[in-house]
Amino acid sequence: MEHLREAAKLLAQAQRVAVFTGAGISAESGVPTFRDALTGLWERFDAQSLATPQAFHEDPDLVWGWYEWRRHRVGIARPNAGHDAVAAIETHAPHTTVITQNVDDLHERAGSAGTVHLHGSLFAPRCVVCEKPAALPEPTGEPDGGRRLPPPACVSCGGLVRPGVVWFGEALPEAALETACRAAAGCDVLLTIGTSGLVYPAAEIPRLAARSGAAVIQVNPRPTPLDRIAAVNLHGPAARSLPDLVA
Ligand code: BV8
Ligand code: ZN
Repeated sequence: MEHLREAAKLLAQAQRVAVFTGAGISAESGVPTFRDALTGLWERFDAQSLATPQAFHEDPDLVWGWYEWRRHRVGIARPNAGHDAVAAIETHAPHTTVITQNVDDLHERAGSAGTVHLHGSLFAPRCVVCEKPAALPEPTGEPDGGRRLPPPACVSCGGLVRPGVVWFGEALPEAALETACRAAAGCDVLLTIGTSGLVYPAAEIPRLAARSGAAVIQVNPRPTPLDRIAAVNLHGPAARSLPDLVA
């Protein structure tokens, strides 16, 4: 309770806020995280054979099918009270930048229109050859995580269409990373929510804010490497802790 009051005060006094989110903020919407025991995607699926350029090159149908399944999971999910609370911060502090590692669109659907996507999106496929954006295919029945599905062909050049996400070993979108770094270096408060803080360079964002003098507030039910740099740690689920913080 004391921690919550301290964090709420820091947030209320902030002129510039950066919000940095990971899979945990969407967990209560029914979107699985990556590294949580039992429910995390990497508990059931192998990252190396799904989330790398080599994986797509070797087995495009497996990789495309898996991302279509994830797009379906996100499509049936709704933003939760955590996403709503993040959108409400913008009404209190107009200089707010929402930065997410998530490839879902739940921040946008909660009202955070300008969300910066560091790891791309499930909703922006593009051609591997000419890089032109491609249309999303119509869903073909109820997908499941292991079902192969051939990727569509690019209408301009016939190349394979790939998911618009950032895979391991790929560079992050330059403009998104630059906006995120600028917001982190210039904010009074950075709120880090539902991320294990293990994937780089994204995990540098809260560290950059702390080095630049911002107060870091962390919302996560479990310990993370970011505990050390956080001024306040709120050990609860996002959909419960965030509405109390913003109220
Ligand atoms: C690059 C998109 C170079 C696709 C993802 C050794 C040391 C340092 C770095 C490296 C290294 N070896 C390799 C690297 C580099 C690598 C990396 O960081 N690896 C790590 C794992 C060691 N990084 C890269 O490859 C990056 N690119 O370095 O490029 C380069 C430069 C120039 C030119 C060419 C190349 C690219 C990384 C991008 C990977 N893409 N995903 C997809 O979605 O399929 S990563 C994946 O992890 C996720 O998508 C997500 O974006 C990211 C972070 O995960 P989290 O969101 O934090 O999720 P996680 O499950 O881990 O944690 C959930 C948390 O929520 C937990 O803490 C849990 O307690 C909490 N939680 C649970 N429930 C709740 C909750 N919190 C609140 N409320 C709840 N209810
Ligand atoms: Zn093309």
